[in-house]
Order: sequence, then structure tokens, then C-alpha cells
Amino acid sequence: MLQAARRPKLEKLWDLVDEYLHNDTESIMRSMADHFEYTLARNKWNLAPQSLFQAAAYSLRDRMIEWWNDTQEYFYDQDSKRAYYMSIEFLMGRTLTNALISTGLLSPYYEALKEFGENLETIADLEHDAGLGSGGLGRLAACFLDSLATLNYPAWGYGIRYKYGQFKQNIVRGYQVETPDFWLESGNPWEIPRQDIVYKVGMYGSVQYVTRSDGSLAVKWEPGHCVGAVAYDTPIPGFNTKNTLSLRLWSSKPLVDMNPEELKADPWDMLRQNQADEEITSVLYPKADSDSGKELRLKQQYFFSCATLQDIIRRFKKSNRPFAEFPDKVAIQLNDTHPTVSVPELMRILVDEESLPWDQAWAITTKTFGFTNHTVLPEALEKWSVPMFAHLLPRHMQIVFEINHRFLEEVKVKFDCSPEVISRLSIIEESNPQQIRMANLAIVGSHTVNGVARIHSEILQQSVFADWHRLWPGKIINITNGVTPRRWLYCCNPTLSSAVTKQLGGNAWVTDLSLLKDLRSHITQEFLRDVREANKVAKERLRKYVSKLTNGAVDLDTSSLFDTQVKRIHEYKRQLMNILGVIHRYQCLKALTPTERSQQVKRTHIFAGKAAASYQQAKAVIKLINTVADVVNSDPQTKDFLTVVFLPNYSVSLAELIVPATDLSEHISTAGTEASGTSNMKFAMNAGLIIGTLDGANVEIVEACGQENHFIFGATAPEVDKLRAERQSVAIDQRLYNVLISIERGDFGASSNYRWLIDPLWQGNDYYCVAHDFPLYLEAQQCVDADWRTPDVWAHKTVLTMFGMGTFSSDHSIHQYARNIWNIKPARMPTEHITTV
Ligand code: RUG
Repeated sequence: MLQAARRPKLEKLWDLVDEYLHNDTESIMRSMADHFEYTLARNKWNLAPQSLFQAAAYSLRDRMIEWWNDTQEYFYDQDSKRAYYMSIEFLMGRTLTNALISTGLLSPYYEALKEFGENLETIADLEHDAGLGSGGLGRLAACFLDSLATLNYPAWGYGIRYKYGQFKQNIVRGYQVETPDFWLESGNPWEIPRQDIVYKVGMYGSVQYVTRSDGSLAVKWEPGHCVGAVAYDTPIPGFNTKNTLSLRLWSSKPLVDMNPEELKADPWDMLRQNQADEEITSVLYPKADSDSGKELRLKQQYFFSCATLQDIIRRFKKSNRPFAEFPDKVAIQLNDTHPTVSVPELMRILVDEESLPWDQAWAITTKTFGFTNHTVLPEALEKWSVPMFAHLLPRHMQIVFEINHRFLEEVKVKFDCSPEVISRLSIIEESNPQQIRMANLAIVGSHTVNGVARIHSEILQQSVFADWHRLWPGKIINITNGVTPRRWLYCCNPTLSSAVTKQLGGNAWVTDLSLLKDLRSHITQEFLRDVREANKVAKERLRKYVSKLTNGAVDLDTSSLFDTQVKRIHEYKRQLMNILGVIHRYQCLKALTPTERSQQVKRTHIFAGKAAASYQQAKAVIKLINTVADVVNSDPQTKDFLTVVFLPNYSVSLAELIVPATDLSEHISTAGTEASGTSNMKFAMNAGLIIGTLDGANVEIVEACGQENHFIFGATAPEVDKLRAERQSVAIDQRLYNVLISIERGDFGASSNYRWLIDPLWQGNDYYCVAHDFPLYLEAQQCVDADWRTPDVWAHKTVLTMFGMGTFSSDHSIHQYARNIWNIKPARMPTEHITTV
């Protein structure tokens, strides 16, 4: 325990507490037994597996809390500048195994659970995924937290504690059916509810003008309604360090005393109002197809921004520094535009509450925020209607108009911009009704904007945000995404990890992935064997999972090539092209003689991913994949050579099973559409090869691992632009024609199910260039087959790939954020070294 001298009277007590938390097997068993009895109120001798999981989690949380408290105290002592990562999504997955590995407590917990008659793996499987995100953006945030803790950076994650994560995906007769994901059903042992940390969040109301004591005029927002934001903290352990960070998630609750007007109202109305307040943090991405849905989304964003800023400012104020020093102590990262309302909120606090002059407040604000853009798709760039925004946040609306006015004045004076450029730069879009362009607000309000892969950042600079790039060259930078090698290799692929550790003579690579590159020049036969073995083990694990899932109906052939595409289902990601390719393969197999068929490469095509509930095209793709699976898997002529599976309810833990078992993963988005992708990194880190386009991080991955080791095809981003600009109609390749005709014929159920997908192809209305890239895709798949037939070639490629992945660790990205955006330094607690297993 740190700083014992500060509180000599308590020294004894603190020593006692420390002593209590010993980490040998027996002490851990004791802690677990205590939690059984006192936290879970269970009979000590009735060790139900779910309770064992909870007891293990609570006892581990105790240990992390101790380290977390020490870490916070250390950061205060060091007066460290902190980074705050604000994200509407944190896709954490499960915690137990990762936390045990990070804290170095895997062994004693393994033993303790054995003593209790259970196996760690079985117990870990009982944990419900924390699915507070929908895809790459949320998982990136989770990887970044792991890296921040591991690298000892002083940082916090801030987000929302949704009661329901992303929906649970069920597949019923091939269709996606959504049901709520009540992830808190069995409680969440990792979180610490902080009923003492509650902030008031105002909404609606009006703006008043009041006279200050010095006679000057001030603006005061009188909210019409207030809700409470309660903090829930989850400790985030670093690997091989005692530094432990916190993810603080906000939950909404009614604040009746704060709304005296409402006390007079009908109690039933009050009850409904209370329920509405609680609903603010009920679901991730409320349906936005109605005005009330849109307002709820904005409310969520403001609620989370307002509570977070109050918390950050409270912490800052403890140091008694003037606000001018705020950016020296605070860096806030806006992960996408969702937290962008923080910009006018900070301005409101500084100007209205702290009485700072506008210019000074603006300088502080823009030195504090950084903004990460994750998409170039126009439909994904958020906009809020001005009337709705003004109704919910009247004072913020004024501030946004003022920011925009001053910004455009500056632009007009300093730069010779045409009216068209001015109208593109404006934060306000002059549509009916007017819209607030949140990306523009985020760019104006931040000192640095970053894209998430080199090609993506170039597209931002040259096209999507080109006006800004001309205005402020150097403001838009690139920091390529990364993934944590702890979860995505060390934990999810223990056999391969052991092989790497053996090869490198230690596990230093877990926190320094660049060490892998040293292995590129001397690949041993032994290592190649180990990699094959690891792949076999992982495939067998997945086979068992699928067999259980399908009640034995699908038994994957582990000697076949596992070809995987797992990610959100979206037209730009082109799962459609993949399944059309599978149909083509099926047709080819059918046309062969049995002897010829037996000479073909055996394949298993694995799909997983959720479609947004209202996205018809994406849902039709899921139906098509499932129907093709039904047909192909039950065809006696082909079933031994081709298997198709759609694994429902894609999640972090499902990815942990699939990634190590995959031979080839598909990252085949239309070039210029995928900002980065991060699953490409996970697969390659696990020695999987990539079939993909020159899009997102694929570009850098194949550059680092050798393009000759991967299967790259398709139009490049400039070619896609040209195809679109010239509206070139692409002749339908004969093979694609045959596939489409087969769908039309009803070979895969009623073709009316797929009109959304195939009509645009027939009509040449093919925005995502599926028809153009299809023949090139088939050729690339032929190259895959050819390499697979020569196992040595394949094995070499996989190993070269893995060894090239050193820079795709999220540690690498976080170092760049720390240096180039946040200006923060590591602050490792000077505690004794801990050894992780
Ligand atoms: O689609 C992008 C991925 O390409 C990227 O890897 C990931 C993390 O940067 O973010 C994804 N993303 C984009 N998720 N939501 C959006 C919409 O803004």
C-alpha cells in the first residue's frame, strides 16, 4: 500500500487489509468461500458452477480494487496528465480469464477451482459477454483500455452502462430474429456501483440572462428536467503490472428532488417520468426511425458527455489549478462523433459556470479534445436536427451557433474560400430543417483528428474532409488501429502462444509484439509443426462447439480449409460476394464426376455477424447464407467437400473460438469503404491468411507480412471512384450469371427473399461493385486452393504472416495516441515485479 506515512494512525488497518489478500491457492479459496457465504448468501457446501464463477469473480475483483486504489493514488501523487477515452461502445466480452492472466493469478485460481471440484475453462464459459457495443468501434475501445493499463498510462474509459447490450441474434428458419440481450441477468460481479458518485444532468428548459455581481451579463441555462447519472466502475488490469485502470459507465436514474415542479404532478405521471429517466441508458443505439427515438439517442449522448465532464472537472479541481492549465492535465478523446456534444458542454461550463471569457474557454476546449473518425460512409456521419437539438439543449444550441459563426468568420478572413466551401465547412447544414453536422463540430472543437488506417486517413485528407485538410494541414493524422495480443493471441490461442514463447525463450512478446519480427529470418521446422498443431487444436475446439450448437447435425471436417467471414453484416463488407462465390463452388462441384470431386480442396465456409434490425439487405444476406447452408450441407454429392455454417449471435467470445481455428479469413469490402477493420489483424496474428481487397488496414497488413503471402484482388479505391463516376455498367460474368439464375430459379428458396440483393446486380445498380470484383474474387480463391494443396507453402505463408504482425498490437497504436495526441507519459507504480503465467 502506498503512502502509508500519510496516515500513520491507520497503518495497522491498512497492513491488515493487505495481508488479507494473499494470492496463494488457499487464500484465494478462503476469499471465494467468503463470497459464497457473505456476498452470494449461499451455503458454502452447495457449490453451483454459476456461484463458483461469481465467487471467483468477486474475489478477483477484490484484488483488482486494491491495485486500482493504489494506482489512482499514485497518479494523484505523480500529478499525471490523464487521458479520458469517451466511447458510446465498449465491447468487453468476458473478463475472468483475461483478468487472471493479466494479474498473474491464473495458476492459483486454476488450483482453487480444482479444489472446489471444477475446471477453470468450464467456469469461465459461464460468464455472459458484456456486449456493450456492436462491432469494431467498441472492440477497439476495449483493446485500447487493455493497452493503456498494460503500458501504465494514466487513463480512464468513460461510457454508458446499458441494461441491454446489442440484441441477441437468433436464427429462425434462416432469418435473423432479434431478442433483447439482458446481459445483467445473473448480475455483473466485475462492476462496483458508486451510489456516492451521482451527477445531475439537465435537459430541456430555457436560457435566462442574469446580471453578475460585477454588473456583467451572464447566460444561465435553467433545465426543465434533471436526471441522475450514477457511476459504475469496472477495474481494468494491465498485464504484468499492478497498474489497474477504470472503465466508468453511467447509468441513469430519476432525481425527483431535483425537479420540484414535477412534485406537484400526478404520481402516475411522475412514475412514468421516472421510468423514462431510467430508460435513457436502457439500450445501445435506440431505434432512430422516429423523432422520439432520435431524441433518445441524443439524450444518451448528452447524458454521458455531461456526467463525464463533471467527473473529469471534479478530479481536475482537486489540484486547485487555474482552468488555463486544464489541457496540461486533461486529454479527452472523442471516439467517433457520439460524444461530440461534449464540445459545447465544456464551453457552457467554462463560460456560463466558470465565467471564463469565450476566447479563453475556446482555447482550452480545443486544446483538450481529440477526435477519431471511423467511417467515410456518408450515412454514418451523424447529424441532429436543429429544432430537436434546440428543444433538448437550448443553451448548447446557442453555443453551437456561436462556435459556427466565429469559425466561419475566421475562415472568411484568413482563407479565401468560395461560398460552396464555406457551406461544406459549416457545422450547420442548411437543409429543412437545418441539421448539425456532428463530424464538423468535432473537427472544429478538437486539436487533432485521426483516421484509423493509412488509406482511411488519406481518404479523409483527400476527399471526405479535404476542405479541412486544406484549411488546417497537419490537423488530420493517421493512427492505425491495433488489437491487444493478450486477448487475441495469448489467451485465445494458448497452444500457438506457447510455441511463440518457446521460440523466443520467454513471453516478453506479450507486451512487445515487435519481437515477432526477429523470428522471420529463421523459421524452424519445429515451429511450423507447432503452428499446424495449434491450428488443429483450435479447429477441434470449434468443431465441438458447432456440433453441440447443432445437436450433432453439423460435424465440421477439421482437415478441410476453414474459410471465415465474421463481422457486422453490411453491404459494403460484401458477405454477398462471399456467398455467391460459395454457390459458384457448389455448382462446380455438382458438375464434376465423383473422382474429380474427390480431388477438390475440401472447404468449410464459416459466417457470423449481426445485421442492424432495420437493415433489409443485410437481413436478406443472412437468409441466403443459411439457405445455401441447408442445401449444400444436405446434398449427398457435395456434403463431403463443402460445408457452410452461419454461427448465430456473433460475440467476442465466439470470435475467440473462431479466430484461432481459421485458415483463411475474408476482408473483402469494396475498396475505400472499410475504415480499418480489426478482425483482419486478429486472424493474421493467429497465423491465418487473408483474402481481401486493398482496403482499410489490409493494405498495411499485407505490406508488413508480404503481399505474396495473401490473396489480394479487386478494384482499388481510385478504380472504384472511377467506376462510380463513369457509371460504368459492368457486364455480368458468366459464372455470376449462373449463380444469379440459380437463385432466381428458387434453388435456395423463394427468390423473392433475395430481391433486395439480386435486382441491383441485374440492373447494373451495383454501388458496391460486386459484379466488377466477382471474377477477380474467384481467381483469388483459386490461388487459395492451389496454395492449400501444397501444405509447406501454406505453412510458410502463415508463419511469415504472424511474424509480420508486430505493429498491429493496440500497444503500438496507444503509444502513438499518447505521444501524438494526448501528450501523456506512463506512470508505473513502483511495486514489486509481478510475474504472469
Ligand atoms: O467500420 C469501422 C471499422 O472499419 C473500424 O476498424 C472500426 C474501429 O476503428 O470502426 C468501425 N466502425 C465505424 N464502427 N462504427 C463505425 C461508424 O462510425
